[in-house]
Order: sequence, then C-alpha cells, then structure tokens
Amino acid sequence: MPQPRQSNGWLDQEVMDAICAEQNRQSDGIELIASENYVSRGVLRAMGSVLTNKYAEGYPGRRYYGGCEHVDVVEQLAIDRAKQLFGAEHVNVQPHSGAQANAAAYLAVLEPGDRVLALKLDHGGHLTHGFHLNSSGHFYQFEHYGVNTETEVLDYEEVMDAARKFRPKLLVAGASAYPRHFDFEALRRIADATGSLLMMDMAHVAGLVAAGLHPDPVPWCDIVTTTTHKTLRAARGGMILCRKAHARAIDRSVFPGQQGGPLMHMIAGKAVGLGEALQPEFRTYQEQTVANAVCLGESLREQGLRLVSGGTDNHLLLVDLGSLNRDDVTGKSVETAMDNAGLHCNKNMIPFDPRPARVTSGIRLGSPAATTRGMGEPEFRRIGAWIGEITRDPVNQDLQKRIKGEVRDMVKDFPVPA
Ligand code: DSN
Repeated sequence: MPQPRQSNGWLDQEVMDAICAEQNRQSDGIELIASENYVSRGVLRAMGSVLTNKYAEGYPGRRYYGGCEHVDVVEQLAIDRAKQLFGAEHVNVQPHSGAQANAAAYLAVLEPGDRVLALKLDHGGHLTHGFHLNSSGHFYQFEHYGVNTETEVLDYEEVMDAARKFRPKLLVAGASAYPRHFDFEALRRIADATGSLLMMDMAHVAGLVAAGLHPDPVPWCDIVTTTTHKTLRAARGGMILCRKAHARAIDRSVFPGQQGGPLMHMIAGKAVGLGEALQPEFRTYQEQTVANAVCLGESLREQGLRLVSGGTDNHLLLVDLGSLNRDDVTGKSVETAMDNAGLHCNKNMIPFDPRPARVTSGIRLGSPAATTRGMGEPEFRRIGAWIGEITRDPVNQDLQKRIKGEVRDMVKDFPVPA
C-alpha cells in the first residue's frame, strides 16, 4: 500500500497535513460513491503540472494570448483522443465541470424561456437538468418525465406522451442515479416526433460507453455532455461532444459564453485519461466494474434488501431502505453507519420517495472506484454482506467498529493508485 507522502517544508504544512489525511482516508476505506474514482499517476502528474500557470483563452491555433504552442498540443491531443474514443464529429474539452458543460450546451441551443424535458431529480436526474435553484431551472422552462411506477424503469411510451404534451425544444436524457441503460433509438424517435433536439448527459456512464458496454448516444444525439472523472477515470472536469452543425455554437457557448481561460493542467489530465481509455485494459476494467455492480446487487438481495428496478445494468445500484419499514433505517442513518465502518456511499432519493432529500429512503452504491483498486466479485460479495449487517442494526457502534477493522484488513491487498 502506498505510504502517505510526508509534509516536507516546501509545501504548506497545514494543507499538506489535510492532503495526507485524505490520502489515508481514501486508502483505508472502500469508496462506493458511484461518481468517484481513482485516477492514475499519469493523470495526477498532468493535473499538478506547470500548465496551471498558462492563460490560453480561445482554442488551439486561435488563442488570445502568446506562448500557447505547447498547450495547443495538449488540448489538441485531448480533442483527438476524445473524438477517436467516442466517434464524435466535434469535441470541446474546456468545460471546467459537468455543470458547466450542461450550461454551455443549453446556452448553445436555447433561448431564455425555451422548453426542456428531462428526467426528474428524485427519479435519478441531475440538478443541472432543471432544478429550480440551478441556473437551468432559472433560465429555461423545464418539465420532467419519471420512471414507470411499477417497473421503476423508463417507459418510452410515457416519455413520448410527456413530450407530445410539452413540445420541448430540447429533450434531455441522462442521470445521476439510474441503474439501467438508456434507449437512444427510442429517445431519438421521441425527439423527431416532437421536433426536439436530443441531448444526453452521459457523465455517469461515459466509461461504459467508451468501452462499448452501454448503448452509444453519439450516433443518436445532437449533443452529448459528460464529466471526465467518473467511470471515464480522467481528470476532474467536463466535456461536450456534438454534431458538426452545433460545433460553432458549442465552442462559443463554452468560451466566451460560460468561461474565460481554460484550465490547461486539467485538460492535460483529461488528455492522459482519454489516452488510457483507448487502451485495451480499459475495456477489461469497465467489464469488471459492471460485473462487480451486478454481484453486489445479488449479494444485497441475499441480505434481504430491495433494489430499485430490481438490479443494475451499469456501475451503480439504488437500495430501497424504505421497504424495510423501520424508522431508524433511512438513507441518512445508513450512510453515517457505513461511513463509520469505512464503507463510503451517499444517501439518495429513490423514485416516489416519501422522505425528504436530507433523509431519503435510499443509498446509492457504485463499483468504479473499488474496481480500480483491483477488487472483484469475492470482495463485492463481502461488501454486500457487511451492508446487510449494517442495515439490520444501523445504530450498533460495536458492529461498525468490527466491520471497519475487517475493511482495513481487506484493503491492504488493494492499493490505491497514487
Ligand atoms: N454529484 C454527482 C454525482 O454524485 O452523481 C453528479 O454531479
């Protein structure tokens, strides 16, 4: 296991101490937050490079500053690798985050007040898909579709009905907490029937898409946005893929529409991560990520826990704790108990959740980070058994302490890349 780096004079002592503590936290526990991952040493090195010193407003070959010849190479590498990986006609790698990517996509194709149809936040959607406190909900008129009441999976006839009623200018797909595949052929049919543009926010599943393990949105969508740091495992940030017809509008919306100078060190980290995603090992990693999520789901079901939609097709699971009918077993209480046991996850609303967002009836679990450490089905089966014990007795601190010790023993064989 890598030892935490020691504070060493030339770094700010207080900051370095916190970084070391965080490095230990990331090593000692098991990361089950579905949106997190561990980047490679190459990605880390690029992010911590002198590229942070450079202003480079504009795009490769068209900058508003001198001295951009080397950052041009870096940004072009990131663009070319993303195009190759996803088969996209045009790519913009400058968005600082997924939220910025989505805001730029909206700015490119919408006018204030335009109608947009997206997945409900409490059915797995995202804040940037029209939440009233997000700029998307402020500037545009959003309506939302949900999952089917019985199956908890999207019913595309229901989405079609919602689109026919609302006539959106933009139909948005994608989610933060949806364990099933999206059907882009069906979504395109709906967009065409209602004269809408189609956008997919593939932030969660970008790595699976790159590996061919999730249906590919690129041939079907006008615009595809993503983060680069979740299953894709590159530097933290955002990216937009689009058809040539939208290239100019997208580029202008990112800069100068949304942002000023690009974060060239982060773009370098994206380039490195995208290069890694082009290697054959990346597909093996993604296959194991999905296999581990499926295995965790089976293990949780054996523990008597109900999964939203009955299971998973991707890297994440939503556990319905409300089905246990106990006031002391909520998303909040289980998240805290699991944290105490060294198992890190987040509470999450489940579809039709009677509890508020600060409490919730669900937890969201993901396999990407622990899979990067090399964990496989035996480890995920054991994680499921631990979660079963915790959900049966979430206030038992002795149990949490015992599991924390067992987690520490297990992770010794699975070093965090750093
Ligand atoms: N908050 C991220 C997630 O956890 O899914 C998305 O923004």
